Amino acid sequence: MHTSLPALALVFFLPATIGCSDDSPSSGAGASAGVGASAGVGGDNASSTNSSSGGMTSSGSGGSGAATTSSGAGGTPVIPGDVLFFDDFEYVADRFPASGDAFVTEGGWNGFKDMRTSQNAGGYLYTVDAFPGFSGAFPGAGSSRVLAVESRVGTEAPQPEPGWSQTDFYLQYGDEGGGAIGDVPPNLWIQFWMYQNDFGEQASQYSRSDKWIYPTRNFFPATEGNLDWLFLLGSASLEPSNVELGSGPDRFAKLIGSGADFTAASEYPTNASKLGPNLDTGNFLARNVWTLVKIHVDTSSEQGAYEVWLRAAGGQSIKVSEWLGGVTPSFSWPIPAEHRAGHKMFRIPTTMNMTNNAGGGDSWTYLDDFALATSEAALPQYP
Ligand SMILES: [Ca+2]
Repeated sequence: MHTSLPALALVFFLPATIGCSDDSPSSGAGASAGVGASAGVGGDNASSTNSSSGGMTSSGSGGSGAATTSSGAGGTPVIPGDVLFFDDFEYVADRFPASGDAFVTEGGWNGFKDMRTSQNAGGYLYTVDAFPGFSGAFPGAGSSRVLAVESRVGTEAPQPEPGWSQTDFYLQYGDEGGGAIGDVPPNLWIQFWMYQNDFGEQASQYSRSDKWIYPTRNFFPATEGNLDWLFLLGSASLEPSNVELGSGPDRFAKLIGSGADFTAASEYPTNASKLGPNLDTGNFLARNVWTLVKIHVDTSSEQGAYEVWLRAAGGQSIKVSEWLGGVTPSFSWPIPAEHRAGHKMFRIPTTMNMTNNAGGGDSWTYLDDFALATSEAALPQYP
């Protein structure tokens, strides 16, 4: 199914504020992340590995065979000692009061914002040992708990404008005050297991584009010049295929690259920086399956690069996106010399949207084993 992007949606994409979702019906970076109180004070340095992960060389302690069962193969996951950051979510952060600080003290995040800390968050972050519709073993290393990302954009989020609701909830990696550019390295590997629920009362309705990993060099909301990229998930694939899945529980991974120039874009230059799956649109983040998402973004040299692999639990890793500046046909991504040092911090997920044009609604997304690394070899490996 290949359809064109609705013209209206394109109007709403403003190159001057790539921090703004391409579906947000406003120039407003205004309602996006940043005004909220960062709950993170003290706690672990975000660049340290999770102290609760019980050994960074291997997860073999999980005698339940959780990982082996869900991956359909023998062996145990390997967590390299030089992983930059790793949160397995093996700690209790309840949906309701008081235990959210565990994201900082146990998870190693710098801070968080959700309905505990701000009534305008429009979403909840917590950990669970089970959730509706799923009865198997979690895919993470020795995993008994996962992160729940519950967006209430359909029912509890603020409306910046009539017909447009937007969340502002997140975990934050890196320190707004004491952090330094490069704490989020410019050559970055990101990996996590993700499950998009579609079951009973947890029938997720994602929009065409939601922010998912939102970095900045200084503070939020980040504007042009303060971020090199913005990683999105949504039911619209963007370039080059512009496939539309429709509002619902399935999504594509995609990136807005600041300065990225895909000259063969369906609408050029409007869509020049909207980098979707260009190798395989048949494999996306489908509902009700744990999928390992591996992302590589490199803005450390003259030309930027962005790659994505997806691996459904029990399946093979499939590369779906490969955008290599100066190598991929019709594509360049020049990185200014002063922008090759990375970012200071990022937030996940920040703004999830619901609009008349983009769809969306409440959703329940689960994550396990969130990892950052400066090389592919330093990422956790699963049998
Ligand atoms: Ca876990």
